[in-house]
Amino acid sequence: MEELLVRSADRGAVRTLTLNRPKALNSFTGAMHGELMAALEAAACDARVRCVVLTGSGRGFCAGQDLADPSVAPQGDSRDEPPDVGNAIERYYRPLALRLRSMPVPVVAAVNGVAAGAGANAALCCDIVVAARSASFIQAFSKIGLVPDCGGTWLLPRLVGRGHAIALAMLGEKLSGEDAAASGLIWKCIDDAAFPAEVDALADRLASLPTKALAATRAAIDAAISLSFAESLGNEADVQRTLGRANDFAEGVAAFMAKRAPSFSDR
Ligand code: T3D
Repeated sequence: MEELLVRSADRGAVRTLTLNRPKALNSFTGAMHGELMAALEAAACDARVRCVVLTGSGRGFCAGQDLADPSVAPQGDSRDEPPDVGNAIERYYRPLALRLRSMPVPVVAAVNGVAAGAGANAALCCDIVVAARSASFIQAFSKIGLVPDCGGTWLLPRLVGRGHAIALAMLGEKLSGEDAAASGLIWKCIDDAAFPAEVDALADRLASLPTKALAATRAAIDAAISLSFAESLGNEADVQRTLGRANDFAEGVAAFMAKRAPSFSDR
């Protein structure tokens, strides 16, 4: 039987999607993009799923575009004409970045090894990024004459500031998991031995929180980036109006008053 390029496994309300081309450091082919988008769609539509974890098999997380894949890489175009790399971005990376940023549940990137190019930026599209101490992040684009894609030009300056963003993108240096956490690029760096258990604990914790409010939190923070302060206050009022009518708000307050743990169910 043919091996899946994206493996999916459930543990309670947590769905783990594992990029599965370890020999090529889980770099993206057209086929892997197809499986990943289908898996994300399935997770988004499955009411049992309250947190998604994205990780890689073997020693890498994802080395970005598979530079040998004829369906996406320059060699796939006619040899007489220059490649239209924009097509691959429109067809694969833009939908992937938008899908990750609009999931109805929190998404954790569990960066188990090297994350390069669009692999690094796909991780940064996720809500919470944790990395094993041995993992690394590389904006590999300048080495092959491209700019950061899969949301990189938008995400990097917002995560680490313009100066660090430009240096990371221009120099394409390898950033260790520890330095990525220290610079604010990611949430946390975790010792390799503790990584699987800590990822599970983080995902379980997210799955137990009010899913609908978490998705609304991401959307409100993203919206605020392009709003004035006064506009963002208005947006907060609108979002709270909606959430205030949802079951989870009533449950959260009731649980607090009764001094018991809440059991959230909205999605
Ligand atoms: O269509 C378009 O092109 C537009 C889309 C662009 C989006 C992008 O992501 S552009 C950026 C593409 N990615 C890269 O440029 C990264 C290329 N890879 C590397 O620089 C290095 O492999 C790493 C720094 C990630 C890891 O280095 P290292 O020394 O740990 O491993 P390695 O030996 O280089 O790689 C191991 C194997 O994976 C090797 O295969 P082999 O020799 O054992 O058969 C290598 O060729 C393969 N591999 C790694 N990255 C890619 C890859 N094969 C195809 N594409 C890759 N991106």
